[in-house]
Amino acid sequence: ISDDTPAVTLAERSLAAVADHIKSGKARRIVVMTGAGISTAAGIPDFRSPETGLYANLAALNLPEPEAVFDLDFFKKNPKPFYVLAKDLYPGTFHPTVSHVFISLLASKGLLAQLFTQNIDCLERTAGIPGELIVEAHGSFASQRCIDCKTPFPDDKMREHVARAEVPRCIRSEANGDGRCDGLVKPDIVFFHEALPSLFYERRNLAETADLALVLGTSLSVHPFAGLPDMVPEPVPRVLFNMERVGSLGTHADDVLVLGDCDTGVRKLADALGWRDELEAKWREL
Ligand code: CNA
Repeated sequence: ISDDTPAVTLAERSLAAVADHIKSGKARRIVVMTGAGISTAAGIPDFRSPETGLYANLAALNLPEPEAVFDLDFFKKNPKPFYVLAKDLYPGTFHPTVSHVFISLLASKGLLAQLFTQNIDCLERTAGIPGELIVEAHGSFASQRCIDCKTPFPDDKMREHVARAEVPRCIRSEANGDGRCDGLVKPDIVFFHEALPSLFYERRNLAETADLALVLGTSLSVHPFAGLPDMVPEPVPRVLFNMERVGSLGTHADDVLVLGDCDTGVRKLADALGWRDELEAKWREL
C-alpha cells in the first residue's frame, strides 16, 4: 500500500483526520496497545532500542543471551541478574509520561474501551487510568509470589530486597504447619514461555470491536500481544506512534503512521483535538 492509497473511514491518512474521526463521535470504543516505548521518557529503558535499551546494557550480567533474564529456567538457576535489572525497573520512582496521561484523558472522556499494555512498570495506574480498563498482558511488579508453592510475598519486604538487588526467598515457615519452603520469589510478571494472564484472552476480542486503535511505543515482537493490532478489522483506523514502523501497521488504507517519539506525536493529536491544555494540566498535576 502506498501513502497515496485513499483512506476509507478517515478523510485522509493524517492525524488531523484522526482527530476529526474522534471529534465527530465516531470513535467511542478506542482500543490502545502499548509497550516499553511509552515509558522511556520517564527514564525506564526499553528492551530493544539500540544503545539505550536494556538488552544493550546487559553485558555486565554475563548472560548467555539477553532474553535469559526473563527466562524461568535460567531464573531458577541464577535469579540474581533479574534482581539487578528489577532495581532499574521497579515502580515507585517514575513519573508517567504525556502518552500515559493522554490515554488517561481518553478514559476520563469515556472513549477508552481497553488499554492493553506490555509494560510492567504500573505507570498506567499512576496516570489515573481505571484498573478495569487496563490489561497488563505481561503482568506487573504490583505483586509477587514463590515460584514453587505460590505463597504471596509481602510488598514492603519485596521493595527492600529490590532496592538491595537481593533475591527474596519464600516466607513459608514450619510454624504455619505446611513445612518450610525457601523457594525463589518472583514478581507476577510474565516470563518467556509463561502463560499470559487469563484477562488478556478474555478481553482481546475488544480489538475486533474497536472503532479506533492506537498503538504506541512497541516493537510488536512479543507474541501473542504482537497479534493484537491485526485483530482490528479494516477499515477501522489504526494509528502508530513509534520511533519505527512495526508489525503490519501501515498496510491498511486507514493506518496512520506517526513516526518519532510518542509524546511529541500524542501532543500533536491533542492539539488537533483541542485537548492540549487539558493534557498538559493533567500531566503537571500528577
Ligand atoms: P521493545 O521491544 O523494547 O520495543 C520498544 C519500541 O518502542 C521500539 O520499537 C522503539 O523504537 C520504540 N520506542 C522507544 N522509545 C520510544 C519513544 N520515546 N517514543 C516512541 N517509540 C519509542 O519493547 P516492547 O514493549 O515492544 O517489548 C515487549 C516487552 C518489553 C514486554 O514484555 C515488556 O514487559 C518489556 N519491557 C517493559 C518495560 C516497562 O514496563 N516500562 C521496560 C522494558 C521492557
